[in-house]
Amino acid sequence: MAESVVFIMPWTSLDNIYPDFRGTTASGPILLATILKQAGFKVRLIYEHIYGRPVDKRDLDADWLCLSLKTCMAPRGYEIAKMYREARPNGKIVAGGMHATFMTEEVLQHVDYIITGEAENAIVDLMKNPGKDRVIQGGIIEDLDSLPFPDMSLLEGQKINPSRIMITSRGCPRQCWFCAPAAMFGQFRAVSAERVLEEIDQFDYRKIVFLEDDFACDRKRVNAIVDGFLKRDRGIIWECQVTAGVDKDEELVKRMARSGCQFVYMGFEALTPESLKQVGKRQKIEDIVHSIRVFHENGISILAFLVLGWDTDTVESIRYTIDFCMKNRIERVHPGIVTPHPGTRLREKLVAEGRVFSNDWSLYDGRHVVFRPANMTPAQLQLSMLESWSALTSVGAIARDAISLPYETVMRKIGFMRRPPTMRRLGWRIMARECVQKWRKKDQEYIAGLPE
Ligand code: B12
Ligand code: SF4
Repeated sequence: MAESVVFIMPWTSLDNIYPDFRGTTASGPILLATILKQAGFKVRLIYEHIYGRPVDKRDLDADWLCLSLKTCMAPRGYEIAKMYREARPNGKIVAGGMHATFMTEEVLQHVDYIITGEAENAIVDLMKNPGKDRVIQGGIIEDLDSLPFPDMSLLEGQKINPSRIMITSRGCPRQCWFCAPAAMFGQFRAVSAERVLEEIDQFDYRKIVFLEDDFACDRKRVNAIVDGFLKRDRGIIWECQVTAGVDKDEELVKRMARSGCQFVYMGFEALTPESLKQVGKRQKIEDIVHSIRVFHENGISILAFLVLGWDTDTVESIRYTIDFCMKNRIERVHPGIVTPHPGTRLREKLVAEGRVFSNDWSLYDGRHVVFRPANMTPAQLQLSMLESWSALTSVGAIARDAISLPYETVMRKIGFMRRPPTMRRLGWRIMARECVQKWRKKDQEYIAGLPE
């Protein structure tokens, strides 16, 4: 009889995640579950944040438990492993994901096996012939075209979701010193444009979000995908994550817009010259201003990810950064906090300097300070992050956007406005505001307990 598997991506509370991302899924577990199903296993796939309730013993009646562990989810993953041991004392547990890859000793205390790195070529072998080796090196998949298309129907509890997440490349040529995906996935590799389009032809989603680290890294490939969208003319709208620089090819940006691209997500990380230098991204403020101008002129909105708390940051520089985003009318801004994730050089540095004061992994979510910043106290950094979110979602900011709506409608009608509709920014501010208010309440106790 076929062996049964329950594959779980743990979660704790939805409060910690930005509301606009609540239906989003990491691609690894879906792909691995698809591969296991094709190999003859009876598979259940649960992403706890989509499932509708936390998993309990009723969900764990399977021969195998597969656990996907990102760092902030490790404590919840261990709880699930414990529940599974009680429910199925003879069952086996295999874990993977970034936390399992970089914290093998710790994770092995809770599970039977770990596959490090990318697991597609290793998981079936391990689960068909489990041997004595408890840590199996998954390595890197060079030919991403060799992987099957993910079977989204495996996802339990998924309500009808109008958008489809696609991750069509892995790795990044830049290899930034603070970046966990760079440490995990190494150099850039991509699914070919033909195969990306073939997958799109098989589904009828109206919106696609390419959430890989840098969708536009290979210009030839992205041009071919854009061509594909233009030729098909299916009215699909799409969004993607890019790094500043793609805007230098203005023709490409124009074509992206024409083919349905409405949003780009950009890791600005820092917006003062000093912090940009520390981040080491080799981009200047002028480059960022150029990106914003080019995308906006083409009607493409921007979601900017900021990281606060670099050694060059101060309370004032953080305020300046948020003002910059407001002045430049960036549609969505997600300020996060520098986080020393396992596997990164950032962690090595901060640990060596004795500055990491918490290894409570549940706090490693980019929303809690877990190290001593250079120019602020931890509490000041935590408060600055909260103040940043509050400024972005304040009644004043909402009112300013709302007031500009009638003028914008007229300008658009007479063809004098090309920039993205203010409604995109206004809608986000209103949606995020509720979440920020919850954070403010929740964080009071955390801030009070932070070291000086
Ligand atoms: C999609 C995504 C999300 C989605 C979905 C998350 C989910 N739970 O499903 C959303 C937007 C909701 C999200 C939220 C968060 N995310 Co996120 N997310 C991603 C993103 C962009 C893509 C994930 C992906 O598909 N990767 C590609 C696939 C191929 O990799 P994979 O899923 O890890 O799977 C492979 C291996 O890891 C392994 N594997 C994975 N699981 C398993 C299980 C088993 C049993 C085995 C054997 C192997 C295995 O094999 C897979 C196939 O090769 C990554 C960035 C990245 N490049 O990975 C960040 C990333 C994973 N997120 C991260 C973080 C920090 C968060 C947040 C905390 C906040 C934030 N700043 O974004 C929140 C979580 C909030 C909370 N309360 O928990 C970090 C994690 C760092 C770390 N070391 O853990 C990453 C790496 C981003 C970053 N730049 O640092 N995220
Ligand atoms: S550019 Fe972004 S994805 Fe690439 S290594 Fe740097 S932080 Fe990571």
